[in-house]
Amino acid sequence: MERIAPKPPLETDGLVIKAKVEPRHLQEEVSDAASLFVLAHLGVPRVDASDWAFDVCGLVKRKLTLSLADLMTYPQVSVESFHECAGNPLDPTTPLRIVSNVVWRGVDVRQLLDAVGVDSSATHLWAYGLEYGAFAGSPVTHYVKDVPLSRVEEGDVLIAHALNGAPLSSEHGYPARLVVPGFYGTNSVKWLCRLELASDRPKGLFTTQLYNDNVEGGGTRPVWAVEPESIFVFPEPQAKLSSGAQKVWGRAWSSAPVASVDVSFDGGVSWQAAEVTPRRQRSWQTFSIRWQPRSAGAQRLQCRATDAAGRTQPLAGARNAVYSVDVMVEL
Ligand SMILES: Nc1nc2c(c(=O)[nH]1)N[C@H]1C(S)=C(S)[C@@H](COP(=O)(O)O)O[C@H]1N2
Ligand SMILES: [Mo]
Repeated sequence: MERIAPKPPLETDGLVIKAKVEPRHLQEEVSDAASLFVLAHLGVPRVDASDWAFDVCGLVKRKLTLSLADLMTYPQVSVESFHECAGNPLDPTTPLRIVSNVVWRGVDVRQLLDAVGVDSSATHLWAYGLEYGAFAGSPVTHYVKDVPLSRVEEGDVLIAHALNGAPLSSEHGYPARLVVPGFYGTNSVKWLCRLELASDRPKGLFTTQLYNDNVEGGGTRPVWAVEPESIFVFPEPQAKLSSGAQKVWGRAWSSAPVASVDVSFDGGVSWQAAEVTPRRQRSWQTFSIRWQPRSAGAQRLQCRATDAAGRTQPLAGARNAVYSVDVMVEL
């Protein structure tokens, strides 16, 4: 693949992972700036918004090039959504649970597709990032991802320029990025420089090589829609708890609304349904349940979410395997 835009300088060169994975960082309903994670495979470019633009091209009737000022002339929408990293693409079945819940603001991609007129043969939207470098020993000209057009047509896929009410920082994709709520973070391409309509998937390190999960019975599928997941916020791992009744709670999310969360206090022998709050737009949801410990000593708590599409968390061997927390109940 060839460069399609001049190379911006890199603020940071190489892999950037800033992630706070302790449950206490999930306390705020909307994650505060201090608990947001940052993930960049190749580095963080410094982009000058005054000479930045992205184009919409490929299988379209009229190609379009948009500056930040042009983007601002389209209707603006805000979408609250959980934002989750799929984890290490070289080790895709190890759960990392790097997640936040944020409010994005920008333009629904459907507005731009209406403006260019999409050819009926288009099935995928490719998004290109401005940065370059190498990942896992492979040289990379642009960070490129694709999403199925069917997801874009559902709505809420944004070209976002703001996060929690403030312009994006460089680390989060300044001046604008794609955001695909309900899909793993890897698909939300930062430092956008091109949207391309196509009738297949782009062949590349982050599309057809990495970020494809093995499917039971053979084959692979792209790491797109988020599978159900849940995590306790209280108690935290290794917490020391009193023996009285207490409220146990946490966050649950999936690409479809979470329909139920079951909690086990006996190592998975029995499960009880927790209360689950409704989803706002594409936000995470909160589950809670009262717990009266039966005895003092070491105890294991587990939570398991099931979504409205009927998918449930596997017990082991997947990035969304059931979460468990070990605590100590004191007399
Ligand atoms: N251009 C570009 N976009 C990218 C990435 C990247 O390396 N380059 N990383 C992706 C991954 S793996 C994740 S999890 C999210 C993280 O977004 P954040 O850093 O704003 O939280 O950005 C995605 N978008
Ligand atoms: Mo990620």
